[in-house]
Amino acid sequence: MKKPLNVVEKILSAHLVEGDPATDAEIGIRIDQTLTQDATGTMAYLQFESMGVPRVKTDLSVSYVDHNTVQIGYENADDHDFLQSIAKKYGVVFSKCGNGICHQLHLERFGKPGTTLLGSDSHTPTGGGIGQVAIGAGGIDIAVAMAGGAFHIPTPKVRAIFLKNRLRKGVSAKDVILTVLKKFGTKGNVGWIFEYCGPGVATLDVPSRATIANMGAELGVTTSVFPSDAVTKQFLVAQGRGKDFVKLVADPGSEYDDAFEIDLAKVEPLAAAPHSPGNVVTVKSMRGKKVNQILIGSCTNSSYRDIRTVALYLKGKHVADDVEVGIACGSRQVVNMLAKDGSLAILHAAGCRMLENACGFCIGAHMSPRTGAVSLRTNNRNFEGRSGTKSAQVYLVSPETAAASALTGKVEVPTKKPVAAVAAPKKFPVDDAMFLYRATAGKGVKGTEIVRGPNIATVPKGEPLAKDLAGVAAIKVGDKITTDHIMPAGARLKFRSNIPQYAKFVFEPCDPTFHDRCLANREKGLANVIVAGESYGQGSSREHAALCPMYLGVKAVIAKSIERIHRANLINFGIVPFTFADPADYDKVAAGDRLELKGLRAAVEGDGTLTVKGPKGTFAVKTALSDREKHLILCGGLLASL
Ligand code: MIC
Ligand code: SF4
Repeated sequence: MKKPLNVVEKILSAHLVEGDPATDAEIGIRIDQTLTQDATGTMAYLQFESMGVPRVKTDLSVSYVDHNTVQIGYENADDHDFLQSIAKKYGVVFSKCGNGICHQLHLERFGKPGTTLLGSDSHTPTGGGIGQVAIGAGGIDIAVAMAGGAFHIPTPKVRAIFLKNRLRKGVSAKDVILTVLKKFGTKGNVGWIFEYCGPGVATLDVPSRATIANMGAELGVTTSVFPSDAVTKQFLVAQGRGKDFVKLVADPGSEYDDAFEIDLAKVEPLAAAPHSPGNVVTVKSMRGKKVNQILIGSCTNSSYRDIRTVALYLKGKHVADDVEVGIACGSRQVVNMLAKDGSLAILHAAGCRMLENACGFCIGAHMSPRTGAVSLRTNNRNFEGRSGTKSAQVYLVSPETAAASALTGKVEVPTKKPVAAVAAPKKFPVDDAMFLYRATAGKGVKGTEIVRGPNIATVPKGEPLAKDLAGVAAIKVGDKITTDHIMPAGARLKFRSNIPQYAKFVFEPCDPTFHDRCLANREKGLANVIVAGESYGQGSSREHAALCPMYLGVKAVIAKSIERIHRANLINFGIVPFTFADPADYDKVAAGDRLELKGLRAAVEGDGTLTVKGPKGTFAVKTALSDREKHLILCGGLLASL
């Protein structure tokens, strides 16, 4: 008899191209679809271009423009033109700026149950809401997938999140994922995939499932997946994509490595308090707290269901005088629907600022709050300074909590006066006019000239790993350092396509002298080493957090632990991801210490263990690398290995 399979096993086994999950620590899977967004996309396509492949080899590749939409200066517009021309040339569908946020759009128009999606954005797992194995990765991994190459993940452990009963009114998907984050935190989940199951799944519509899968990224898991069932079918039919439906549920008797049960009826309105999505408290405990700003939208909560719910709370009312409220819809489809059913008029009349269908505030590219503000937001990350205002206190909440609080300017519990649930639409208005090059998808248009303005620089390549290394601990940071600390976005985002320029801001929020000191060390012939605590590199997939340090001569990271996507990015750019063999040795290193990494190359070739000599004595570090990863590091990174 065939072994009963869970949903993750079904999809992965159908896509397995390298390794055996029963015996190997890493497996390679075939990628059906890719997505990129503009902030990571320019590098991804420059890297793809340098691979010399004539056109993309995936079933579908889409290039979205949604992050760098505020065009102050020529840089972002240069990037958009470059992306548009390269999409045309290589057979990529191009989503024009203004169309919406990549994850919301992909869910609406392209996500297919049972397929794999790889995206150069950490919230690509949003596609798990529609039954895809959707994974976030660095741009160069997407380039490899577009060129037909496999993608490698640690052989996953699968945790069942068993949902029973249904949510109370005023409680929604955001509160469910915050419940999961409260239980599992933002670290220690590397290598897991969370699969949602149980009778409660059928009570959640696709946008709600997508919200939960989206913010699974904050757990640090590889991805999160929902089954594909009657609810999925209804969503796809309503999108005019009934033919994309396949049923995909776990076989009876299928097994999981772990299980956790959530009684949806007992889920409370929750908030992630500053400065971590894992710092979860009840909304009740914050009740009455004065709020300065409320921002609704982002790829977590910008569906029609979410914004319509907000409109129902605000109908016939006005937001409080001393709170600013901004709303960014996820797509033009959402805006069209809100325009037709009168919600837009309600939101305008209520005094909300209607923002562009884009990432905007979520990435600190718009509406940074005032000094010391309390900002309630429906997005997924509240890392210190990410809003663009270091002193701001950002709380992550559901659209219901945000809307209820907008009316009084104080934190309110939405279950007190809930509004009616928004029914899943029977038919979504479909308008794909802002998706260009659909007719030439996969084929490309020969002779297309690629537009390269002055903001488009070249991608630096790494050098082969040295035999021994004389280094300096160029910086020592603590636990949970995010990629927003390493490579800030917001006002700096527009330099994404120009590495020498962007590299000036590496570690800007922690130590603005990092760049200059690294260059000075490099001139003295010393390698730079980053020393860090637990869960280094949390958050985004931005490979710039590895690429720019590589450019500054960083050759190794020594941390207590390193998050999955960032670890893969370090390897892709030839930086050795070491962890302390004994985490207590973290105290043996100080910033500025000279470090001897004698026998580094041999250690990488061998079992990955090395003794480092510092001023306070020696300590052991280790790195568990697959043969593929060893090869990349020894060559100086993926590009150098080609
Ligand atoms: C984010 O939410 O941090 C981003 C901006 O979408 C990043 C991608 C990037 O840095 O360009 C992500 O989540 O991967
Ligand atoms: Fe955009 Fe924010 Fe989503 Fe990142 S988390 S893709 S910045 S909306």
